[in-house]
Amino acid sequence: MKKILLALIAVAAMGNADQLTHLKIEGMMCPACVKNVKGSLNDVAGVKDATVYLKEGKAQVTSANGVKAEVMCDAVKKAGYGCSVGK
Ligand SMILES: [Cu+2]
Repeated sequence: MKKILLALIAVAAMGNADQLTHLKIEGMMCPACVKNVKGSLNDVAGVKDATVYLKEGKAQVTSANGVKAEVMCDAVKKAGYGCSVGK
């Protein structure tokens, strides 16, 4: 519930425009890893969708405008994977 509320506040504060963020993910070995990374990205307030590419080791995140890539990366790192901002 708290998470949903935070997400709503984040979205309201940042307007309607979506932004696309590219992240480099390290340490994914199998589809379960993809699921973990995807889940952790989706838990970030303001994130609407995340597409994770196992072989390429990257993620594309659609979020409300203004969600920081660093915050997304922190969530990925918390899940146990390496993350850096960029393609
Ligand atoms: Cu795995």
